[in-house]
This record gives sequence, structure tokens and C-alpha cells, in this order.
Amino acid sequence: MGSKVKRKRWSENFSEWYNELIETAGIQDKRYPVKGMNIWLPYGLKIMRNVEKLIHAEMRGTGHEEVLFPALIPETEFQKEAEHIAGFEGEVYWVTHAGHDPLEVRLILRPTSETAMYSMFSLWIRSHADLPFKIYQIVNTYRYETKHTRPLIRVREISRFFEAHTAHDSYEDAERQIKEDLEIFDRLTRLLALPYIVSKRPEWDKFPGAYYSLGAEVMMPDGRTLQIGTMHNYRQNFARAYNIQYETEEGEHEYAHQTTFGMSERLLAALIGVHGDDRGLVLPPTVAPIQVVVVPIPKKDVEGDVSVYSREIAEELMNIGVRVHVDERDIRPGRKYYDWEMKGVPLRIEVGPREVEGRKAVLARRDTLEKRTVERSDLVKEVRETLDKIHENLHRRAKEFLEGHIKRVDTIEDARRVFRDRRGIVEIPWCGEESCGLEMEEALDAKMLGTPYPEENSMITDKKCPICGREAKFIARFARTY
Ligand code: P5A
Ligand code: ZN
Repeated sequence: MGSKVKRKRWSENFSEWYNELIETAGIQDKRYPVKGMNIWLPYGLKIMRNVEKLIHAEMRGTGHEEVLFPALIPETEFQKEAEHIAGFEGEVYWVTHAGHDPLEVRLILRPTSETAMYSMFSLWIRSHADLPFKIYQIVNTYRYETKHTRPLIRVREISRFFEAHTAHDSYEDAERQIKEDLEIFDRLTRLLALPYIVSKRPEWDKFPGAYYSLGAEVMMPDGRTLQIGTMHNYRQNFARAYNIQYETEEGEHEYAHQTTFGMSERLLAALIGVHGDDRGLVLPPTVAPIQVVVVPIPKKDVEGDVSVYSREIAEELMNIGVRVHVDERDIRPGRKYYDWEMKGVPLRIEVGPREVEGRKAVLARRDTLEKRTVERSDLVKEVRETLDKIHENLHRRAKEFLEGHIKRVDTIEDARRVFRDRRGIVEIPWCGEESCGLEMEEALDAKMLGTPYPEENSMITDKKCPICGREAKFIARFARTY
């Protein structure tokens, strides 16, 4: 094993660890000759597909219908909502020619699909009986990102862009939808063992065209936050621009209220970052392509067929729906352990002649690296329980990490100190004025994530805004972000 390269450490140099692991674990190849557009490798795609399955199940369960819109949008459609254009025009890719001919109406590659969908909404939505209207798609979208690109985190082709779009007959019903989105998001992230916080974005950082925006963040190991989900209430902004009207029961015409909910392959980036360690990936069993790997350890001249015994174990596990693989490659066991640990397989079963003879098996957990010998007769039960324990443990330790990195302070000096030693999220009293918020961003070299959501969690009394000295109305969160 002389060729073993020294690995980058998760805890010390996260950014390098991440870039290296994306390739060595077979997630993506980023050598494609268009910057910010990467190739999904088989193993990475399998994990992402498992995440998508969970999303589809949630959307089905909440009455959303799946659709697929074209990737090209006419310039004329794109230009209907003023704030939306202002927010996106610097980020869109243009299609100006077809063959040798310049196009009469130029096209954009969708950066998100509001402007593709909403003129169709105006054709489809006629009466109050058509509402609420709830659709979603998972497609590739294109954004000419100017900040530093990073695989899965900031890409120019977002290849697994999830977007739910809804229309409602009142503001209240749109608010109910945002609540449902938060519940969907909560169940999904529980299945991914990803603890998160939700903030209401400040006015200057809303989604272009939104009345308000919510963002959900996880904490990466270097103390920077990653936004993995957003929910937006558009009120009637887009409905006015795209003429989405419905007839009320009284026969009057009203503009629809709309919301959206978005996520992407950043969910996979979060899984990799939040759960990983110095040995590589650690995948929650819910999305691991292989949940259990069985490694037979044959010994020369020793009785007992480890291979047959291993296959029997695998078959029994397969029969109860466990994704299991037997690694029968002709290489040393240590090499196999190394590979599967790097790929984040939650549980390894080791089988040597001693286990065969004693009707036992060794279980090695990926999350804690603990090993334990169990009876062959208890194996199925033990595997099931251990997979559940692994999931719980991943969630618990990530939650401790997140909560341990949120610090409430009263002054800019204390906030600076937090960013200096530990990084993470700082909560500071804020008067609510944009100028003070921007000044704090500047002073802390951090971004305002917004105010804690639901809103009752952001209210405070008896505190002063550290910039202007006036009465603080909110708690504002700041972090260094991805
Ligand atoms: C919501 C869906 C929207 O686009 N329109 C429809 C709304 N919101 S958003 O915040 O701009 O994006 C939604 C989510 O997409 C992810 N994301 C990205 N992922 C990878 N690379 C990028 N360049 C990128 N940009 C956005 C984020 O998870 C975001 O929350
Ligand atoms: Zn102030």
C-alpha cells in the first residue's frame, strides 16, 4: 500500500478535503472543459437519485404534480417582471443564433423557471376551483455565477434544480403553503440527518421579485453556512406581470397569490460536508447506495468457507430490503476497508474463519468506527438497529455542532471575536434599518442571513442596535457563507 496518498483533513482543511473527496469518492469529475459544469459519476449520481426519490415522495404526498418545462425562454417572457430581470440579467446565458441565422426573439437558458411557467399559468388557471395549483420539476438550470465556483455548491449548470411553484386564491392560503414547504423541508432534512436553521432574508437579499424570502442553512465543518433550501412568497407580483387571474365565486377577477420552494444538489454537498470525517464520506443509511458491505476474510489452509457464509448473510439482508454488497475482490481486507470507508458505507460486516466457525459476524460502524461481534442468529435484527442508531447519531452530532456554533452577542467587538476564534453564526440585536444591517455586514466581513423564523423567535426587547444605538427590534443572524 505504498501508493496511499496522505488525505486532506476534514477538520483542518475542509475546502481541500471537499474538492479532493468529490473526485476520489467518485461523486463528480470537474475536469469538463466548461467552468462550473461538472460530470456526475456513477456513485455520486446514485446518492443524488436517492435524495431525489425522497423529494418525489414528499411532493406526491402533499399533492404536488410533477411537470417538465423547456429549458429555453423567449427574451420577451423573461422581461415581464422588472425586479426579476434586474436580479437575473447579469447571470443569464443567451442563445442568439440558430444555425447561421440570428434569432428574431433571442432566448435565454432558464436560470429558474418563473418566466417560463407563468404565462402558461395564466392559460391554465381560470377559476377559484383551479386553486390551489401546485406543481414542481427537477431540471437543469443555468446561472452565470461570478463568485468562486465549487462542485455541487456553486455551479453554472445546476443539474438537479428542484423548484415547486404554487398559485392560491388568497395571501392566507399562500402562507399556508409556505408552512407546508417548511414541513416538507423538515421531514426531508430529518431523513438526510441534516439539522438546519431558517431565517427571513433581509429586504436587500430577497429573491428577485419576491415579497419575502426564507432561507434554510446548514453549518459546514469550517463554520461557514450553506443555504440548502429557500421558500418565497411572491404575493401578486408575478401574477400581475403575467396576468394570472382567476374568477372568484362571486364572478370577479382577481390576481393569484404565488409561492415557490427551491433546492438543488447542494443537498448532496451538505451531506458530504456535514457528516464526513478524515477518512472520507459518511452517508446516512437512507441515501447510501450501499448500506452494508460484507467483507469476507479468507485465511490460507483454514477450514470454513467465508465466501459462502458472506453470501448467505448478504442474501438474508437483501431479502429484508437492505442495500448490500459483498466485496470479493482479490485484494487485502485493509484495502477494502479503506475504500468503503472513503465511500461512506454506513456499516461493514467482516467475516473470517473464526466467525464462520462460531456462527458470528463482526459489525463495524462507519460513524463511530466501533466494532462489535454479534451472533449470526441475531444478525438481521442487529443490522437494522445499528443502521437506525447510525442515522440518529449522525443527526445528533450534527445538531450539536450547529447549535454549538450559534452565539448571541450584544456588541460588534464580541461578534468579531466569535468570527475570529470559532466562526459560525452570530446573533446580534438590530434596529431593522438597512443601513445598520449593511454596516454590520461590513464590520464583520459576514453576510446577514436574516432574522430567525418563525418571526416570534426574532423579537427582542431591552437591547440596543450596536450601530445606531436605537432600540433593537429584531435579532439578526450573521455568518460567513458559501
Ligand atoms: C425557488 C425555486 C429560486 O430560484 N425559484 C424557483 C426560486 N430560488 S434560489 O434561492 O435562487 O435557488 C433555489 C436553491 O437552489 C440552490 N442554488 C444553487 N445550487 C447550486 N449552484 C448554484 N449556483 C445555485 N444557486 C442556487 C440553492 O440551494 C437555493 O436555495
Ligand atoms: Zn441601527
